[in-house]
Amino acid sequence: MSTEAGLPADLPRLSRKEPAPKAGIVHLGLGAFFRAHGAIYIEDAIRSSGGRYADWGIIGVSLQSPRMRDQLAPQDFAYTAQELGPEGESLRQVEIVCDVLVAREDPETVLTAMSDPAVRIVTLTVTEKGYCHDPATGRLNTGHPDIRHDLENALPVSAPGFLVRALARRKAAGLPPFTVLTCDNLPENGRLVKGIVLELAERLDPELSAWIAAEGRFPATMVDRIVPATKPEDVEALAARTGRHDAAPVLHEPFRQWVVEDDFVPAYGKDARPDLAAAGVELVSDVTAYEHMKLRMLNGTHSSLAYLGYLAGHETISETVADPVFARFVKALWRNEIIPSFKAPPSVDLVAYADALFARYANPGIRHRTWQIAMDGSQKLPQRILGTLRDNLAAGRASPGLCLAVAAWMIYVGGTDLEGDPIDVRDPLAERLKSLSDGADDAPAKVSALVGVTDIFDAALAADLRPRITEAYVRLQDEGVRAALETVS
Ligand code: CS2
Repeated sequence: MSTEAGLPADLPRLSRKEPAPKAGIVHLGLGAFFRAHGAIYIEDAIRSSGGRYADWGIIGVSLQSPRMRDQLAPQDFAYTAQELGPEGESLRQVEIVCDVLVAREDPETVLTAMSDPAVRIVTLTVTEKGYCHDPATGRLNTGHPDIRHDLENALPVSAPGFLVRALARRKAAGLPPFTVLTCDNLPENGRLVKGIVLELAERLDPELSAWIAAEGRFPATMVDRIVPATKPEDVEALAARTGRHDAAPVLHEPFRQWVVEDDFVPAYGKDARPDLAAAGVELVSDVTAYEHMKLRMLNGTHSSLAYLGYLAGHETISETVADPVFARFVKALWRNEIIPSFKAPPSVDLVAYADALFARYANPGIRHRTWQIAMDGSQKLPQRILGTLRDNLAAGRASPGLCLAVAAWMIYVGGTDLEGDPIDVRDPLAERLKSLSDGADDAPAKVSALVGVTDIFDAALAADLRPRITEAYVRLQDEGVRAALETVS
């Protein structure tokens, strides 16, 4: 008999070394990213501040799949974080997660956990599409099937639904709200989630919405660490090395950064949050400049490299930037199109930041697939690339590289690569995007159809971009990716 990852069934399971901490945080969307980033920061904060470890345990919630719970429960929710640097790796056992709940199976238990007086923070990594909003406007999408469900049922299915129904229970019980700490790569993520929560609450109960607006807190955050998806061969290699079976290790780069607005629910006083600064979290009064920097410089080039790299036949980001044409291209993107588009955060040197990003991308220990980053482009493009394009257009600055990136995304969502091979496109709008592309005969018609998707492009931007993206699309098709990139580097 063997396990899922092809390991001998008698291999001892990873187990906890310390007793499980008492919960102070509920985390919605327990994936690899949060386990390799926020969870480690929180564990470090508790340890290095000599604080009460017991009070800030994390209850993870998977909104849909039982997989994470099934993998972590047999090992008491402990897991290994494997740091992969260019010069070697190190292992650490993380024990801050004290339970994992599956919302689809048992929403009542999730709401009970979120309305426990000991829980003072709800953190989220539910990905861009988990907010059920319209990416072009940032407003709640009231036509979203999960939101329609949550407006009619007391037991929710969506992340905004859980936040609102749990806050309603806390209000009814006379408790203060929890702080909502979003850790997703969205612009002004705190303000965005606040708007979504208030809009949903307003539709259910205007008094609830007023109470949340007055008492609730939604600090914005900038999160950063490159965390590729864990593959079965990673699980096997770790087991071979340690002699123990960890079904859910996380792999990550050495770099990490977390910038958080220091605005937590005041009713809890000094117990409102762990001592995050003790772990190196930057607590600031306004995160906007950091968010812009990270979304445009890192995520914007990540997505550009993902679509263009995938179409050029590169499997990972490190392979992509090892190709000299791509290395020159991404450096030109930073220098000519991205850095001039926004204001740097206080005392940050953007040229040095770009150099550091390039070194992170080149780290051969991290096998981050272009296909993984290419997922959900319809939800990512506005904040990663379109904002920069809009600002450059307004300033009269050309953006030939970013236009190639958007054109590559259009080819990608058309579902066929430049050699005519099918692409496995994962995106909430995948079907619609493919049928728009299929329904148009040539490059200009395809670009016109796709810039017409108002969930992604507003009308003014679409009109300005259409000729520029058409030119880029034709160039990619006619000359191939590498020759097209040479024209902008
Ligand atoms: C990536 C991000 O998958 C993606 O879309 O761009 O997950 C990226 O690795 C992180 O934001 C880095 O902090």
